[in-house]
Order: sequence, then C-alpha cells, then structure tokens
Amino acid sequence: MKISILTMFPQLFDSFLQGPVLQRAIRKESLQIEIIDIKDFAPGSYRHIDDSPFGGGAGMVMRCQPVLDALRYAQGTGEGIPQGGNAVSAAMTPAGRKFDQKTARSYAQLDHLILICGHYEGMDERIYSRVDEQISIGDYVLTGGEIAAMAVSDAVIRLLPGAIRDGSTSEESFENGLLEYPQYTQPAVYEGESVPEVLLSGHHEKIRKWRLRESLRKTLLMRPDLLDGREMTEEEAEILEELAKERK
Ligand code: 6GU
Repeated sequence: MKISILTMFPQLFDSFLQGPVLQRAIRKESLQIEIIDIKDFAPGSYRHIDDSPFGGGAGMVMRCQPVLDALRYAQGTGEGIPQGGNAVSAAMTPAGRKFDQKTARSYAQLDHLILICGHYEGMDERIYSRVDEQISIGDYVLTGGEIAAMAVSDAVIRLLPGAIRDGSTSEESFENGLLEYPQYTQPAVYEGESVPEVLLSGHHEKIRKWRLRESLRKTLLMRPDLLDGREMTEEEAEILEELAKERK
C-alpha cells in the first residue's frame, strides 16, 4: 500500500521514517510512503497556507487552495497503485471519528491512504467536505495533526505483510477484544518478585488457560468497557464468574 501524508512540517517525520518496522515494510515492498509539503502548493513569496477566519475570532484557518491542490497531487501520484484501487483520504482533527484497531485493520487493506495534518485553529470547512473521513486519535487536543498521523500510520504499517518479523499480531491487545496477558523474561526472580510458577512449567494447556484468565482479569480491571457486548466463549464466561467472586 501507499501512505501519503500532507503536512506543513515535513521535518517532523524525519525520524519517524527511520523506524525499523516501517523500514522493513518498505524493504518487503508492502509499503510506499510519501511526505508531501503543503507549502509547495502555496504560490507567492509568502507561501501562506493560513488566513484569518471570516466572522473574526482568534487564530488562523488553513486555506482550501494549497491543501486541496496538495490532496489532488497526492491522489494523482499513482505509480504502484492499481488503477481503480481503493483509496481513502482522511483529515486529522480532534473533531473526527475516533481511530481504533478495527479502523487500523481496514486501512491496512487499502491501496492508498492519504492523511492530511491540520494546524492552527483548524481547516476551512470546505476541506473537510472534500475528504472521505475525519479522524481523531483521542479526546485531547494536539498542536497539530502530525503526531496523530504518525500514530495512525504506525498502527497501520505494523499490520502490513512482513512488517513484523514473527508476523503474529493476532494475540495482542485489542485483536481478540481483550487486553494482552502479562509477559515475563529473565531473570525468574527480580528484586524478590518471581515470575508466575505456571510459566516455568512447560505445560502448554495450563499456560494457555492462565494467560486467558490474566487477559480477562486485566481487561476487567483496566478496561471493563471492552467487555460490554463482547461475545464470550463458555470458558471465558466461567473464568469471568470466578474473577467476579475473587473480587468480593
Ligand atoms: Cl487528529 N489532531 C489534533 N490536532 N489533535 C488531536 C487529534 C488530531 N486527535 C486527537 N487530538
């Protein structure tokens, strides 16, 4: 797939682009990534991308012309993208739909994902009506959409074929609707705190059962909202009942 990121601050992506998982995805030819400088689409010596809002008020608003010309450029850079392939353009804004693992999985199936980073007090509303989606990464306000675009790209890229060496993203937090179970490595005792005995037992079925229980325990404690409306296996329901008793 190709990811195009439109930004006024392309330097912010310099170290992001060096990340090992991203670089592996490029080497495996799962990923092409392009940072597009919106300033290149603002004519004149000022190259101003923003202007004051109609109706008055504080701050500046990103103008339609440079942002939408940059978007059309991104949509036109088609090498490597199958004709008629599926593409999504998304404006990064705290007012958008909240990004989650399910959206990451669906973006990872696209041929082309275009992310537009907003700045200042936001963008001219006519930009939002010309993109497919508006995406937020959570209920807090960032200075700009760049960190949000990195978060979204990172979550998508690690799902691409060959990006992660052992390829197993199916057992991690959220993929099965639960938080991940606790993990341990050497030493078996650290400052008096021991690794749970069962993990040293080599007994695969007991380990599987322990991990499921601890996943459920962690989810119940930290993110009970994830359990609402989640389909349970009989085994999960039994364990949850036991955990509920333990808590009394
Ligand atoms: Cl996508 N942009 C900005 N500026 N702030 C955010 C955000 C995006 N998501 C959460 N906060």
